Amino acid sequence: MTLTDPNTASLNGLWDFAFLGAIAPDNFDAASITDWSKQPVPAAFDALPDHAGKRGLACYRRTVDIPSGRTAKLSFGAISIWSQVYIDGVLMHENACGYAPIEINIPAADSSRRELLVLVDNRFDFERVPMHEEYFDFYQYGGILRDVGVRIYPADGQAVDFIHVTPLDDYAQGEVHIRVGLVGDIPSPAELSVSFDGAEATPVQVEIDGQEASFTTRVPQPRLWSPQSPELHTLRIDLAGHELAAGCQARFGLRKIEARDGKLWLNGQQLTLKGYNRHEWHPNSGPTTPTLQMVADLQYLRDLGCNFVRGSHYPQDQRFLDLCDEMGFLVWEENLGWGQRERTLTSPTFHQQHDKSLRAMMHASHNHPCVIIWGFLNEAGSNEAYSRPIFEQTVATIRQFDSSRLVSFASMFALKDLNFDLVDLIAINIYPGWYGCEYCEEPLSLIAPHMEKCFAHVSSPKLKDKPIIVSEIGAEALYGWREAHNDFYTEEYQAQYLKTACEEALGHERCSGIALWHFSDARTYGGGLSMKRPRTFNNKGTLDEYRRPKAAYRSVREVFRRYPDTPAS
Ligand code: ADA
Repeated sequence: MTLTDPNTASLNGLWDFAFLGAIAPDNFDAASITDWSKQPVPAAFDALPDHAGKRGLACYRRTVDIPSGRTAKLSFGAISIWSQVYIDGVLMHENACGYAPIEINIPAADSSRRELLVLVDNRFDFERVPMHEEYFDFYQYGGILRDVGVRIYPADGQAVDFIHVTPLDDYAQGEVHIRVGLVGDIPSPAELSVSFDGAEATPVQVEIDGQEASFTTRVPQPRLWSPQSPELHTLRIDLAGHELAAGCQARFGLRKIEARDGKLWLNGQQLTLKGYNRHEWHPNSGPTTPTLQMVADLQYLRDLGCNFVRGSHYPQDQRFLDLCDEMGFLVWEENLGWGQRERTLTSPTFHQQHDKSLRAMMHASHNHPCVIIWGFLNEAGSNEAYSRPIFEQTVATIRQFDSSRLVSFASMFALKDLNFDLVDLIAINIYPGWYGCEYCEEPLSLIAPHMEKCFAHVSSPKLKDKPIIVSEIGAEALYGWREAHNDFYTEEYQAQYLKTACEEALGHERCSGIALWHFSDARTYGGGLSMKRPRTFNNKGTLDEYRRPKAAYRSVREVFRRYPDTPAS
């Protein structure tokens, strides 16, 4: 559900809630719950005081009014970690990726008041939920994390379900491909009524193939989208002769992203990415950030001179992408992944769930002009042969679904990766001068030579035409910790570190950009796993968790503002 979807009614609000704790999902019996309380939706139940840090089974419940005899579609932005959705006691959907958007078709019933029950489990369980593992370096919450909505279809069940708009080669003159998803038994050919930007509709005849139709057209009075000028268009498609509730609306932008000659290009102009990795997280609200906070974050990023956000490490909240469309940020959106190795990458259940959430992410985000890169499997074992099948399969799926964007993954094996040949953009996560420099007297001096080595490696004949970015680099600083040694964890060390990293990357001919690790401090695992994570936070934020700028803010801002978004090519 996005800000621009007029047909979907919100189901956000206070829902009935019960935390069932240690019960196994198979032993769940809704009738046995007597102790219901209330829980806000969307929210992580374990980000709130009553259940902070708890893991177990939980149940959400509410009613939904759908006129009798009408079909409907439920949409959940994300339910974490594992979930099942029941309507009137009937299991409708099971999901095992806590950040993937979910859509569920609801069949018609005689009664108009329907019971919606969502069973959630935030425990780790490799057999059932291999997408989520305990060692990921960010806290994995439980609950209905993102917006919930319902779309009620017209009485005949016929409607436009979704629209995907893809700019084509002549995008500057408004040329677009339109894919229309349909529900109900609509006879082919059908007449669609197509209207851009609220102008008078024009009829278009389409053949229906399965539940879809597609055609190519031109946007009247086209305006290009770019970070400097984030111009958006709208498209409304109705079924001719049907009521308005059968129509659908989408918002999109005309722009083209390319990787060629070793560089990135946006709308034909060379592009440098300057930005941050960002987790969707705030101490007051966990992973369900209020829109106000998202706007504040983007304002800080703009002030820092950024044009780019890597949405680490999972599908993004549609509200955030809507804001990036409007405010002119370029986004790398990626499927959930963090450091998986052989056991996971060769698990058939993992393959299947990874593929399902990848497709759900691309489906939900297709129309956002801000999204220029599809990413996957952050820091997986891409230096080992066992990684090849899932990397090949994922790239093939992305290209089949959407060839208008770049494909990449962030590698922690800059010099030994086996899969760079598959992608459009090489992206490396490197931490010289932070990890692995225990006995180095001048750790800052490690940054430039390591980057140089990585850039030289990808300048080999096989890789030289692919652009490269530093997709992560950073050092921890504890907010307020400043002292004369300027050692690890001080704000001074981090400020020097990030300044050096930005200057080395942006000043290098071979490098097309940098995404610093990371925007703001965020909670990660606790207990014994947190030995290298003071406060159980990943403290590499340039801002702390309350968005108080550390000393690095000024040094990064100074460098980012010195380098233009579009260098003269
Ligand atoms: C990795 C990883 C990040 C974070 C970072 C760090 O590169 O992708 O999520 O864990 O390291 O802080 O070490």
